[in-house]
Amino acid sequence: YFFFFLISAYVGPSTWVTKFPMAAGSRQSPVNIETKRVESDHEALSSKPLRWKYPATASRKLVNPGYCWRVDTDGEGTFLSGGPLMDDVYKLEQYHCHWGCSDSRGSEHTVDGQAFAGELHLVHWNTSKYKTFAEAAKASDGLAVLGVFLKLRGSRYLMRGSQLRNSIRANDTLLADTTLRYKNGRDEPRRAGRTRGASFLRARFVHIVRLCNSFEICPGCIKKHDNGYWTYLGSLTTPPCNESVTWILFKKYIEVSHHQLNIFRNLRKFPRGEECPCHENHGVCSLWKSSEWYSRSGP
Ligand code: SG7
Ligand code: ZN
Repeated sequence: YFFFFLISAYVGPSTWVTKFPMAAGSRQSPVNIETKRVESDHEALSSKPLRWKYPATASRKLVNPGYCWRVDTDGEGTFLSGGPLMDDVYKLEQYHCHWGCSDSRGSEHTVDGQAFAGELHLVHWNTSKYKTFAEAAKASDGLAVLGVFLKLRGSRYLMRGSQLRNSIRANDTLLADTTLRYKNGRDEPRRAGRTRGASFLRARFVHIVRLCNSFEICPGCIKKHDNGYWTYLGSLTTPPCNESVTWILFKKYIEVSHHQLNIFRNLRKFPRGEECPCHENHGVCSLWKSSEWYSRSGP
């Protein structure tokens, strides 16, 4: 049911190393998962299945830090335990998303060299051993990130641009009403110098939560389908790149549409009046390579 795989080292954006020495470490994320080299661990399966709980009420605040959407939680009633985490109890700190500027990339991890359109990350910290998130973030067993791939609906893994239009289906409900509001409502963000601020985000919050609910962020459905997961010891995928993360990547993905991905891409990148949408934010993208970007707002 769950698998360990050997890490094929991934070389992150080159400029990170100079500013964040940890980016030169030996357990850096993300990685390419080579399914042929994955090792199965049946003993761990039978002794300690992965367990989790995410009450919807724990999600407190939707944040746009300028490079993703992120939902901060109060951790109340949440937990992730078992599997590679053994008996330690981890609480949900926040969840956020990565995507790309085209539908053919956006995930941080890849599977046999193939990218997904996006990747949802649920960031947890070890409350059995540490007192605060900050303390846990420095420890080798301090964090656990649960990753769920976002797969473009109707694609095997990826599709080329010209095929995309055909893959948007009529029952693509998730973000349909948001778009309507975007076009006609008060949230119209096209006035010069105006950013997509809190109301823009609030309108989308509902949909992001629904997106998470579609795999159930109290993810019962993953349990039922029981496709298992890949796990390895890695790091934060962005500076300071702490090597403190036990990665758990579900094999079962969530399907998203081109349209939903576009909503993410249109989040504003800068806080004030600068018309620069957040086209992509996965680890290998140019956004992160710009050290100037870090001096402006930091990760
Ligand atoms: C995203 O990924 C953010 C960061 C997060 C980083 O850029 O969600 O979190 C905040 C607070 O902005 O960094 C410490 C942390 O969680 C790296 O997390 S990830 O490895 O799961 N991608
Ligand atoms: Zn992430």
